[in-house]
Amino acid sequence: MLERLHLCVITDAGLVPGRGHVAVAEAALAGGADMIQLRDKTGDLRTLLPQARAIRTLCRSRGAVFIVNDRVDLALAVDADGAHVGQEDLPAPHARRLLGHGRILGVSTHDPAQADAAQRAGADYIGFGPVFPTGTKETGYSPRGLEGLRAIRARVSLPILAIGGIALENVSATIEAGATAPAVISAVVAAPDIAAAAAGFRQRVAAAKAGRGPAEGETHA
Ligand code: TZP
Ligand code: MG
Repeated sequence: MLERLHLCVITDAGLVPGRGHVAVAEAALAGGADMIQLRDKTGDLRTLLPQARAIRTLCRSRGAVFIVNDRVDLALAVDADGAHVGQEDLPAPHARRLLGHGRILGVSTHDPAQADAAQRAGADYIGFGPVFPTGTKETGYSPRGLEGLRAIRARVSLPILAIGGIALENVSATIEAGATAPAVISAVVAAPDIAAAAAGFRQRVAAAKAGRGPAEGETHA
């Protein structure tokens, strides 16, 4: 099912005033995002909890996947589909123990060793990047480029979400390089029209996947 993803939109409530997590998620889903990741580095859990619950309900009604970034406890509390952990969060094996095998575990990776480790730890998908320069997060890693993405695709069988500086102009190239789908923040969240931006990504990804031919798991797309 993750192999058939087209667009993960990651919420960011601090990017554009007035665009909170729920509003961003709702518009992104209307445009065709099939995965929403709630990402908030500053909000307290009491504030995030009702927002996470609302996004979970929206995702469920749209048949989209709902993932909580960083906080496995919040993911479990709102019955999200899964959680996404980075290299400084709860290590993947511990996250898996808490999530069980019925929920999705995503892991951020930046190099081949991290990608291998995530796969060994039982991740269901990995994020890989930053593929391109990004102003949204100080990752501490130089842009990995399409070459870096190709190298990860060659060694990891898991679905790969390409992240970092993904834009309408470069998203097709990430799919051609082996990404399963893009994970996008600013190009959707800060777009003039979130739903229209999401629809544009979805259309480009679908076209690039069609041109690439069906990958494993995509045959019923
Ligand atoms: N992890 C690696 S790059 C990044 C994260 C969370 C930020 C991606 O944001 P944008 O705006 O899509 O470049
Ligand atoms: Mg994290």
